[in-house]
Amino acid sequence: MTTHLPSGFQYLPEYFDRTAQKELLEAVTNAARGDAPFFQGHMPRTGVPISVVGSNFGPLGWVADIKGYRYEPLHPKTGKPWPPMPKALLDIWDELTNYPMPPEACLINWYREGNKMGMHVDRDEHDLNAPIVSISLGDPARYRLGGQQRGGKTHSLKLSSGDVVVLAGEARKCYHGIDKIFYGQSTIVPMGGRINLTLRRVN
Ligand code: MD6
Ligand code: FE
Repeated sequence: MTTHLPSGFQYLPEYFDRTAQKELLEAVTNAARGDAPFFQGHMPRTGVPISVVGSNFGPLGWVADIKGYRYEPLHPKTGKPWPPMPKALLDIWDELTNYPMPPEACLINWYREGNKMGMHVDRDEHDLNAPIVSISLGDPARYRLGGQQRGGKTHSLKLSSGDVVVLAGEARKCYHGIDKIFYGQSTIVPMGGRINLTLRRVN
């Protein structure tokens, strides 16, 4: 039996060449060294720490703490606005989506050795029809994409540095996660590991 990938799912291998990857990573490291250091979130209610640390670009940033998941204009630790969205990210949004407005948030997730991300649907955004564009940088990752119901059949895909995934249409509401990082296979991230950038509309 074969199953098809959900409609609205796009996989664009090696969308960014090595030079473009390095430019994006420079923006990430500058943000992290400046007003937007990586911080550890916590699961709502339980307060269990989230192993993958994060930061953001753009007018709004995704934060997770005991009170819940939400978007905030200021970094929870520094109290500063998130750094502006790099132009290359505004450009890729325009190239890959038909959405009439620019992304409001770019979540920067940094996966270190042994980190994974459980199956989830991104639903903290107002408009679940707006696409999400996801960029992988650094160590490869095993990505899992399921259906709109938890526990159904899934597809598995290896994402490498420079690869881009778009979740739009039906796929926007599908479960997905990261099973594993192939730690140390890439040297492009200065601090090691994998960086994932996700561009989102919030409101
Ligand atoms: C990751 N990606 O690649 C996890 N979310 O590290 C996501 O959770 C994701 O790839 C929304 C849309 C696209 C994604
Ligand atoms: Fe997600």
